[in-house]
Amino acid sequence: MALIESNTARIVAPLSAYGAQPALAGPGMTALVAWVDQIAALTRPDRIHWIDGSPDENDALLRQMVEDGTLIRLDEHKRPNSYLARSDEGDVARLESRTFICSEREEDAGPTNNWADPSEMRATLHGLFEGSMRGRTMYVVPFSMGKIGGPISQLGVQITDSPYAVASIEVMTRVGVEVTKRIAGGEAWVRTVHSVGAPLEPGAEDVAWPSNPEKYIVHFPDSLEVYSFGSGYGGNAILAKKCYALRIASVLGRDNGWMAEHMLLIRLIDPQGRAYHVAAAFPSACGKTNLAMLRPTIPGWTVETLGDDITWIRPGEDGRLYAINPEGGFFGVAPGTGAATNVTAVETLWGNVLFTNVALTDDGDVWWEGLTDEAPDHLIDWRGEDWAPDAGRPAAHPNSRFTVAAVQAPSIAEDWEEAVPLDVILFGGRRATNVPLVVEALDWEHGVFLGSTISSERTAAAEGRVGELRRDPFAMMPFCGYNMGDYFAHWLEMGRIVAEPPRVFQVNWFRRGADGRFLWPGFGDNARVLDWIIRRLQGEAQAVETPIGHVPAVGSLDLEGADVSQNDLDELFAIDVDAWLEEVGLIDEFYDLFGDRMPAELRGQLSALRSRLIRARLDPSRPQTAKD
Ligand code: GTP
Ligand code: SPV
Ligand code: MN
Repeated sequence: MALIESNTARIVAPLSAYGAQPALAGPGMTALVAWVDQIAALTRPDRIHWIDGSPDENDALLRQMVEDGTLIRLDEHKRPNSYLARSDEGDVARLESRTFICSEREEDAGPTNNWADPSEMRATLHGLFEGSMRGRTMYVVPFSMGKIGGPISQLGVQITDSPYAVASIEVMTRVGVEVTKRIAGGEAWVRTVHSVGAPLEPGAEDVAWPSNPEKYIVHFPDSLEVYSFGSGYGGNAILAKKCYALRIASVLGRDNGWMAEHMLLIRLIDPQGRAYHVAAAFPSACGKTNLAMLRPTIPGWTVETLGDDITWIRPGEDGRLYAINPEGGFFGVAPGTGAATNVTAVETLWGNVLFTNVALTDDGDVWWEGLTDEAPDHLIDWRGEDWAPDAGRPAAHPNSRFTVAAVQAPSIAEDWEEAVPLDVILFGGRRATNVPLVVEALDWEHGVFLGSTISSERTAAAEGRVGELRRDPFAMMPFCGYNMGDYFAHWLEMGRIVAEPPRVFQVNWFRRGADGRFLWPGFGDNARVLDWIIRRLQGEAQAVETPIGHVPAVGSLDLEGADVSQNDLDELFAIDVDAWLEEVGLIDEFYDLFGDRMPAELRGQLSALRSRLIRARLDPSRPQTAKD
């Protein structure tokens, strides 16, 4: 289907005509068409394009973006059907300071979210969106999170004036006319509206990456709506992802007894062929994609990928928690992804990839820091400037990313679209100090406590000073769509309503020695930690009780062939009681933020931890007690 002709045909038809298409008639179509009509009347696009999700349509869209200078087509032999986008320099990551939760009551957004009065925000948005799509095409993109018609799946529609966003959504979700049919048939859906906020005046020339210095990413959890203005990048623009599948979905989960989490999802197969499902919550750019595609360095183990960023979890009838990955693709961090760290990702990226803000090689391919040990002699950097290894600045932006379909991962599970029973939940973050390589929670409640206390060094995935330590409970600080105190309570409740909650562990691949080096080799060697965890489930691995939880007993972690010295190992598991007591004080302060929304159970866990630490300080031999 040729994009332009179909658009032209559609401009002249009144919007309400879409409801009249026989295949799309139905009780839900009127509401959809009325909403599209209303947004079009406000934003005044030149054209409206209802995305049908066909390959021809996608081809035409990509071709048009190359013609318009939005995308650079990479060399067809080196990287078939792949493209590079370079963003505006001011539009390179999520913007937490511009992200708002506009619940009716401020206390329902909670102390960790930016709240704004919903009616005031609606007035602000009205002003911003008024005429914001002039000169542009407005795309209507129906999408499903989770496979279309799946039992845990949810529908949505994104209106956007960014063809780049459309191409990204087509990879990251299931898009197309099948979804529209379901909406027409009356299924529930979430409304999301996105504008880059750069109307094109008649005769004016467009820029490669239109955006607006003023940015708003706004959620109305009570009416299940998202409005995003001014940014074309990642989670600011692919509204199905963080805005819907985490912030709005966390609210749906609170109200309907399920969970929306910032987690990867894998199937781990042990040397005997037994399968286990592990979900892991790590903050942005802290290793989810890497663990999701892990290639174990210890023999006999296999990892199958199910998801790398978002997991939706529901109780099953058998008393276990079941999980799906609602996404259809990976929007992964490029820097640090190479043959030595994540060869599966490198293989996944053979073709059909939309790259953003990586460097361009002279032969029409891409490069980023960490792809190879040695940088090419010459590159065009993410800003479009000449670059050489002595440039003194990175060639790829630290938050440069790849967008690729999940099915392209050689490690993808055959049944990756189905729900799986969860055996293990991991919490982690980037912690240079204090937090050991692995700690096992004493029980579900203690596990929830561990999740609520996660802090991590900031990364380039959002604005802020990289390296600065900040709280990121459950890796959901930027993504929880309601009061995080209530969210903690919801976690406690979910463990109570299932007979067999998953076992909970905390991990930290990022502890550093006094000399600043990572103490743990990480990547493929993280399988050694997973192996210990699964053997704990099987009752086969020994653990030692410490004030902060169970850690591997001496010799119980399989380190055969690992390049870790005894000194480093000791440091990886060292528990500095005084530093931990300081940590307890910080957690206490953090909990205070939530006032009476803070669950008493977690307060109880904190004082129990404090007592255990004080006892350990009085009697340092106590943490050495072996226990299985
Ligand atoms: P989002 O997509 O932002 O939510 O992040 P993510 O958690 O999926 O991040 P990703 O897996 O892409 O990791 C980002 C960075 O972490 C990369 O630079 C990796 O090199 C680094 N990383 C991942 N695993 C390890 C590890 O085991 N050890 C060390 N030292 N670095 C790691
Ligand atoms: C994250 O920041 O956690 C991401 C990238 O996964 S984005 O989709 O831009 O939020
Ligand atoms: Mn993420």
